[in-house]
Amino acid sequence: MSQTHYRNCNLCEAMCGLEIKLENGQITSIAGDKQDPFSRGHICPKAVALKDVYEDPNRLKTPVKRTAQGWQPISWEEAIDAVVEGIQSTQAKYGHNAVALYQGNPSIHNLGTTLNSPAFAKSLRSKNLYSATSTDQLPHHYASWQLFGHPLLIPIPDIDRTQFMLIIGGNPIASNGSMMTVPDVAARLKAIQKRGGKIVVVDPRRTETAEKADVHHFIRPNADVLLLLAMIQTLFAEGLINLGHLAEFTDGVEELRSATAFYTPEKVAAATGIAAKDIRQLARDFAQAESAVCYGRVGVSTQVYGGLCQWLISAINILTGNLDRAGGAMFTQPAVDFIARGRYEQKFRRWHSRVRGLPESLGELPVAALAEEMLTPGEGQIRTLITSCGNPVLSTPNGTQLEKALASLDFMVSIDIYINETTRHAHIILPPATGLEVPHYDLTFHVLAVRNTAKYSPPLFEKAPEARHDYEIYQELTHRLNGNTEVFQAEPPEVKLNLGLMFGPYGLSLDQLKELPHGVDLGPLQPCLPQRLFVPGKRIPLAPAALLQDLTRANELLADNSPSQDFPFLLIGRRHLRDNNSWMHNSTRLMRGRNRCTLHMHPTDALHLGLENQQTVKVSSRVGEIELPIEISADIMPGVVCMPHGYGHAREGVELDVARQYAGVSINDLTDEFVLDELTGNAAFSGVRVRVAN
Ligand SMILES: Nc1nc2c(c(=O)[nH]1)N[C@H]1C(S)=C(S)[C@@H](COP(=O)(O)OP(=O)(O)OC[C@H]3O[C@@H](n4cnc5c(=O)[nH]c(N)nc54)[C@H](O)[C@@H]3O)O[C@H]1N2
Ligand SMILES: Nc1nc2c(c(=O)[nH]1)N[C@H]1C(S)=C(S)[C@@H](COP(=O)(O)OP(=O)(O)OC[C@H]3O[C@@H](n4cnc5c(=O)[nH]c(N)nc54)[C@H](O)[C@@H]3O)O[C@H]1N2
Ligand code: SF4
Ligand SMILES: [Mo]
Repeated sequence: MSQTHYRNCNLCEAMCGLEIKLENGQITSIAGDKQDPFSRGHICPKAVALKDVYEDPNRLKTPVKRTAQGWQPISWEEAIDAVVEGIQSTQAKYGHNAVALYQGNPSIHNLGTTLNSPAFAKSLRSKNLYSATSTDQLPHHYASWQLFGHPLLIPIPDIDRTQFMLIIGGNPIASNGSMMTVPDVAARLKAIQKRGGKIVVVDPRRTETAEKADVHHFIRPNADVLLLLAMIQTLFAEGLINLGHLAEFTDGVEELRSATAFYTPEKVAAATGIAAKDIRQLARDFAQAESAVCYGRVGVSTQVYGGLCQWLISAINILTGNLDRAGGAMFTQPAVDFIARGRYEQKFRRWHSRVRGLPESLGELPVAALAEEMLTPGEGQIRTLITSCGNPVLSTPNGTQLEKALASLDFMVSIDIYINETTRHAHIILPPATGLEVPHYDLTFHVLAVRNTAKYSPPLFEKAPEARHDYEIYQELTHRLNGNTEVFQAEPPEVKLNLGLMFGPYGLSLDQLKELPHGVDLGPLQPCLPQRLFVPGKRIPLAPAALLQDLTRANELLADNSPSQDFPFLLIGRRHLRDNNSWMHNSTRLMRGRNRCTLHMHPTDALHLGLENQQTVKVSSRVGEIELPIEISADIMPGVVCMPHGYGHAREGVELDVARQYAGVSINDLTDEFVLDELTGNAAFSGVRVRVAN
């Protein structure tokens, strides 16, 4: 029997529509859904690997328990009882904060988890809540909160209408976009050029995206804040400021002028590595374009000045009248608008971590503090950890130390589908149904999309009889931890989704969406300010005090630009189309071919060190040392080296048969938990100081 199923891919942020063909219940092809109005048939190679995850013999289907004889399958009842008991006994002995939770990236790619893990987190009554957010995007949330009054009111590039796109520290051709849901990004970028517009990329590496751009500037890692300041200085100095309709509700323009006056292009040229004349030209081109948008992603967020960068990026869009305007940075209007009824409130720095005093954000502490909170004795020390959808051993700074900390815990439980570098330390693993077995609606990514769209996908396959849905797991744990004695009954995520749609701005219903398997286009992004602002008085404060104050940190860059003697290179990351953070390496079709876990180095640096292409080198930092082959490439800036994250599968006990054959090494055995964006607490993966030797 033949069957065709349509759904969204849930692997990255791009929300590509898939057309999946089946014969007698077996997948025979996964292709792009040409009738999806948003992704228009585009997919990347990872989509096909959804089949591999579905069929993966290493994927767990039943709970397992770690014993002296190895992992043993156990019943769900036994597993849930043990988890509740583990959490409650720790809390009874040591208090609520002795239990910690780390939530990883797939949380927001799964409807059931997105809707149900927050109540679970709350049921722990612990301040030790952590997530991948503090490895990734805190600067965006912080800047949005400061400027627009809500951490989730995030400006999105109106890529389909812009005439000038400035991309700083993002490589959407490899990543398919982030904090910018943009399926088929290559075609959308090309369309900018076809209609006479321009793309400029600022990146320490000539990336796949930079290659397609009209202009690429190499920049020294972490120096973006100076570039942005000098661009703003130029806008003021050359009379290029024009706020347009934003002038009526924006304050602080004069404060920003005086705060940036010092940073002339000449002053920052050496530190950034970009000539003063190029910086001026960039500012002019941006301001004079018919429409323009400045967009910055991981390279400017996961670094020591992340908060400053995201603030200044929005400031450039605002000063040139390009916020909330077609072709600029706009606010998406999702069909389920979970922030519509939000309000302005303090959401950052309300408390601090116990050991190092790192600031809270959005109810969480920075993950850079997680290991020390386990390893440092005293009241409030973490004794039990829950991980959900996360692999922090490979994805957070100083993974080696975290690993040691995990081994010291009284109890650990992982809600995960694999026995990997992190979950192997758990006492119990609870594996939810996933991927093709679950209903899908991108609650989060419809909020960040470059067009207003909505799409619901039903499950393709029934989950395995021995499996449970994520929402069932979270709801039951929450029910039990809240001391609820009524009989537990799970509520499928569709119930809340339907309510969200009905009360949303388009008044849709789930039944309507079910009739539209390719999704529905709700039109281009629309201007919505000042109405949608949450800041008091609905006025944008362009020069918030906390950010102005943080500028003093950026001046360190001007003072000292010489490479360190011990660690002369700056290490940055690199994403590849076929990777997906740490967890898609168990698919042979994604792993075949050239080894991707290599260190890129500029030819002059390699010559200086006497290194040959493909030779294995030792890379060390304050934190650790790894060995991997180098690839000599003129596409990386001299003085900078780069490698991917998410590798390092050779660790003992990892049960990922394919990934182990392509193990690679982990960049986060080099990254430093003490180097972070002090303002937001976000981890700093860019510009790690390292030494390279043979
Ligand atoms: N050096 C460096 N480090 C980085 C980055 C970098 O650029 N450089 N990037 C950072 C960024 S942006 C991010 S978002 C983080 C990601 O960091 P994490 O979220 O910690 O790591 P992932 O690799 O996404 O791990 C996903 C985990 O979820 C599991 N999983 C997959 N599907 C499901 C599911 O449906 N349910 C459940 N319960 N589990 C599932 C996988 O088995 C895996 O264990 O890494 C960060 N780390
Ligand atoms: N194929 C694939 N797609 C993914 C992922 C994946 O792992 N693989 N992960 C997903 C996730 S979780 C996320 S958050 C997104 C991330 O999406 P992107 O932000 O687009 O991802 P990256 O490719 O890491 O791009 C960061 C760029 O910043 C540059 N960079 C590094 N340091 C600096 C710096 O100091 N200044 C400047 N200007 N640039 C710098 C790097 O060279 C790199 O080109 O991708 C998502 N999509
Ligand atoms: S780009 Fe992202 S959403 Fe699209 S097919 Fe690839 S992994 Fe899936
Ligand atoms: Mo991310």
